[in-house]
Amino acid sequence: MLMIKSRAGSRATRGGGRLRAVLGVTTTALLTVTALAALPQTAHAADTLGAAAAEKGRYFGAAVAAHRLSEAQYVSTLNTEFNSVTPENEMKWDALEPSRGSFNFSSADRIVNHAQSRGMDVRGHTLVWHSQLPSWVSGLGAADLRTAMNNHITEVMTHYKGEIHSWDVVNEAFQDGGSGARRSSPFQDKLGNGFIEEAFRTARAADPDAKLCYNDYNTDGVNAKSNAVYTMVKDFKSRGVPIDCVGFQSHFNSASPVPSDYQANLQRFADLGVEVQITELDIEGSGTTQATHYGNVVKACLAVTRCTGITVWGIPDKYSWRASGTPLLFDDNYNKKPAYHAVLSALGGTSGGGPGGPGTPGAACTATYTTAEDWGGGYNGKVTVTAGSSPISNWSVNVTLTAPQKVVSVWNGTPAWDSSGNVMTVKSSWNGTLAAGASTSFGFTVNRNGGSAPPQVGACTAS
Ligand code: G2I
Repeated sequence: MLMIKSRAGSRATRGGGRLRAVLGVTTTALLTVTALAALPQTAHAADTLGAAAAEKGRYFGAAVAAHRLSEAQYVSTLNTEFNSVTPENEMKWDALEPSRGSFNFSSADRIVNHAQSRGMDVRGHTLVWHSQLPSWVSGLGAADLRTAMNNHITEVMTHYKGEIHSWDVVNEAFQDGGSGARRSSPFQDKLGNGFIEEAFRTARAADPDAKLCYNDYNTDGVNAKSNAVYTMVKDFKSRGVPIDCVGFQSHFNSASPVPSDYQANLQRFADLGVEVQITELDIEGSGTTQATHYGNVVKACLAVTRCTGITVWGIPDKYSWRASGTPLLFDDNYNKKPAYHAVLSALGGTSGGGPGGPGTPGAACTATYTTAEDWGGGYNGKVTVTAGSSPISNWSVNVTLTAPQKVVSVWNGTPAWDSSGNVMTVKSSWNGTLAAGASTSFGFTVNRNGGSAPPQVGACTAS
């Protein structure tokens, strides 16, 4: 049974009008409309990732899981900081069409509705992919598979017509390694090389206003895999196959670091006449090193005129697909990490303080807050102090409590209070000497006394 709820009729004008304008061909249109469409809900412009990116004519998005939208801190961070979302799993084939011709849009709709209610754009991820593919698809013969692929694209894109700024039409169709060959998949194996082109043509017919993207990983630098994608995109452009953008997933860690030719690689694709988007950014690590890498990725995008936006693959570290590598911009308690401040700074924004404090890399030191233990009536806070690119011999961090909460003990630092008793300045004790990039921490115990606001940890200063 086909269960398609048409959203297009009710939403196309609102979403489509905005999207068409954002996707207009001139940079002026992009700058103006994105800035208007996408300012997050609080703070003045450029205090948040989304606002700062909008001022540069870009979007700044996050991958979002529908079932997290009932968590208050998750939603407030999303709403405050981001102006684009990508459903992390909810628009994949297994989620949308678990059995043939029977569509379930409920979780994906929840994310799209949330985004629209906040003026955020939506990236669609993904229509044709070998993974998260229901077994009924893999079992089809060639003719049936072709019909099923085109039907899936058409039904899903029609449901969201005018509401998705960019679709990952085909995801990860090339093999890793040095061959530059296509990856084996039901689509590749049964339909041959032409399946990608066919998927893009079907997608263009279904929603002519959506940007159609090819998305992949380990294509972030110049290498055999990215060369193969480059050759395909060049061929598509020369033959008029509809493709508008290439997504660079940008999942980085020590085994797969940000390539030194990242910007050059983005630029060579842009020079083919497509947009480039950073679609799934995460960088494993912590502190200043992670922050520097994040800042460099953002700077690379800003240096490429056709790099229109960045999406990070999750909000707090704890919900990342690589949670143990702490690869995101917010820690498990939604504190802003040094990486957050590096991204905001690279976008031209300014930190407004708050948990984590302004931790611009290159500054003498940064302070990052986490709640270590919480027993309801009180908690232990931990502030990690990290030296910037030069060694330091003393540091100082302000911590502000909201009355009636009170600090009852402090360790690994020397506290002094202002006259209100709410602002505590903690100076280094035995642990003031830090090599460049090195960290130490101090801790404190708070009695809540019925209060609930988290502590505000200000900037770290050093000498
Ligand atoms: O693997 C990272 C990303 C690589 N590029 C394509 C992306 O679509 C992909 O996202 C990840 C999601 O972040 C994970 O959340 O894709 C994974 C699946 O390939 C997702 O993991 C799956 C788990 O494997 C399933 O067990 C789980 O049921 O998430 C599903 C939904 O929570």
